[in-house]
Amino acid sequence: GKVRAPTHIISTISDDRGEEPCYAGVPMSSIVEQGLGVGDVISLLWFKRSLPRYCTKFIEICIMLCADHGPCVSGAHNTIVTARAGKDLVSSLVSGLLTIGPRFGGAIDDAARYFKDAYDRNLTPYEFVEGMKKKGIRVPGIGHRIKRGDNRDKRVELLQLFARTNFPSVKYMEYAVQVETYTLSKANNLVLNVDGAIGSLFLDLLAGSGMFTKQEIDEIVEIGYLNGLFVLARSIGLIGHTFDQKRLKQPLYRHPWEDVLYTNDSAPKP
Ligand code: Q5B
Repeated sequence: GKVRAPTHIISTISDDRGEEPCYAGVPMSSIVEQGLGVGDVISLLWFKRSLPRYCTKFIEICIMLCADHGPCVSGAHNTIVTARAGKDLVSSLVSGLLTIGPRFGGAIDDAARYFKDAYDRNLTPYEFVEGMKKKGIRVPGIGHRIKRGDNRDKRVELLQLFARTNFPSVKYMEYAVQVETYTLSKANNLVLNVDGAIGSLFLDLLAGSGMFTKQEIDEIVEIGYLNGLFVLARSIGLIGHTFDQKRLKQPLYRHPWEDVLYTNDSAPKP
């Protein structure tokens, strides 16, 4: 028989060898002819299956809502400073992306992990939050620098409204809301934030859609797919900030001395 040289790469999501590229076996012409959107492409390339329309719409809403949050957040700030230092698009983009992590935008996977574990173990919000406090871990998906109990994040409300209207079940989100009710009783800034809303609602999508086995859900949560939604979405805004700075021909950024607390007494006085 034929002797096959050993391969060095295994790939299961896409194939460009035929007449047209295929995403998870679906030819590009079929994607275009059916009028599918970016949510469907994410379903095929990340989850390797076609998801129902309400799921792909939810993914698209997450992307739209997280695309930007103004110039003052960590990611946009880094991108703006980098663009103003004269760097190219990719450098400006990645400089912003590198700020995404446990405090900023990258708490979605941990929110999903901790909310899932707490809900599945029937922990009350009190047991969950106080247990986290004892371990010295901030509850991922809870807390915001500018949002408050009396100034909720509109993005969270929009996601919740869509899910309550379209998802078969929102049990993880309702649990996250109960956690928020408890954390808000401790401090007014401890709201359910956009990371926590997406993390809990994606658990509902995975569990309620009937498209994933329990083992697949556990693997998705363990690997951590969901920060990818914020990374992808915020790239749109960071690219926009790069173009904005270049269009405005903004000069090299230098932080003002007055905004730094210098504590070295031996430094020369200005
Ligand atoms: N405390 C977000 O902190 C922030 C607590 C908590 C228990 C908590 C903080 C946090 C978890 C990570 C998370 C996603 C760092 C946020 C995002 C995207 C964004 C961003 C934008 C966009 C804010 C004051 C007191 C302290 C703390 C306690 C705070 N959080 N306790 N669990 N989760 N959250 N990140 O305001 O007793 O005084 O020591 O880490 O979910 O990133 O728009 O900006 O779209 O771009 O700096 O929306 O909540 O508060 O650090 O002064 O803490 O609250 O222990 O208590 P802050 P701190 P104590 S969404």
